[in-house]
Amino acid sequence: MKRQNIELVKVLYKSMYRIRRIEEEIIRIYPTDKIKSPVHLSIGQEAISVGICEALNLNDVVFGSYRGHALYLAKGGNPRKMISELYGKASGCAKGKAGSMHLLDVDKGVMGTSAIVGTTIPVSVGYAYSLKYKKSDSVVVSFFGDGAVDEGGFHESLNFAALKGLPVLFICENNLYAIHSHHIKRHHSDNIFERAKTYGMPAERIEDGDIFKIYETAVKCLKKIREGEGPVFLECFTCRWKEHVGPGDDFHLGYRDREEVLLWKERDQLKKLKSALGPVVSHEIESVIEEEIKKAFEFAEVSSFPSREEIYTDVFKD
Ligand SMILES: Cc1ncc(C[n+]2csc(CCOP(=O)(O)OP(=O)(O)O)c2C)c(N)n1
Ligand SMILES: [Mg+2]
Repeated sequence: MKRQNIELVKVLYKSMYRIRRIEEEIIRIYPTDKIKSPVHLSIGQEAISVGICEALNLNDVVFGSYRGHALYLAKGGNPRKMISELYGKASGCAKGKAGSMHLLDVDKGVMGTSAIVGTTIPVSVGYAYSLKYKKSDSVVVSFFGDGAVDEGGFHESLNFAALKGLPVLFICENNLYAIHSHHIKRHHSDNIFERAKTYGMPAERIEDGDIFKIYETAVKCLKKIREGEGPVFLECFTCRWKEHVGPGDDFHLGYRDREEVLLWKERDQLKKLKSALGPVVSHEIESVIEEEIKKAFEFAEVSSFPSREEIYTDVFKD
């Protein structure tokens, strides 16, 4: 592997490892009821957020869905503030009043995630419109699931972004399911990215979850967008390893087979990156992150809950 590639592998591994381990800790702690929020885990899907976010500049911004832990962390969101938010503590990124589904870190360009399917897509496009108006060189990246494609706002947003040539990269994280409903039971054809093309933007699909392909495709798409060529659409196949919401497995529900998930576990990008780095380098990275995670959970534990007076603040814009 070339020298510069090793540096990239280190960066990708660090980010992937942080997300995976934080979510494993969430799974461990969840039964204690210290986490006061439902959790939609990203485990299995991390390579999309990591591959895309490592191709971004600090002044680029992202919007996402309630399955947003990976995105928040990959874009540089503060782990202490995220864990505190899950604990419902005042030190959380939304003052402990929003929980896992509504993460944000505006300084790092994490502009928001939402519990309501598809709702951040039009907001992303509005943000991109303002960037174009201000002649900014920032790009908006809008992350959503395959379920969001079924929302009218998705189609209106793609049309408007193409019409106005807006600087937005649409990322559809296609994990095949909207809760327990397979996308082929919801869509006539398996062609989300092809449909995006009909609105007037280039679109492609990555089927194997390869983190390098995701990163390199993002670099290529972002270059086009920065050159003023308008929006680009990328569909990435992926797999949610855990249940739709919560820390467990859900094979007993019978809507998907273990084998389907096992196939994706064999493609685990975290393991691939680790073996490319070797035991010494990967261990160095792991010990730094383990310390960071320990401190993040300790910080959440000792932080206070919001005061009663906070109930009525941040409800309406002043
Ligand atoms: C507008 C709206 N309709 C329905 C729901 C209920 N709901 C919550 S998650 C979800 C599935 C969304 O699937 P997808 O977009 O593929 O995201 P994934 O959970 O697979 O990451 C639905 C229908 C909702 N939150 N918002
Ligand atoms: Mg889905």
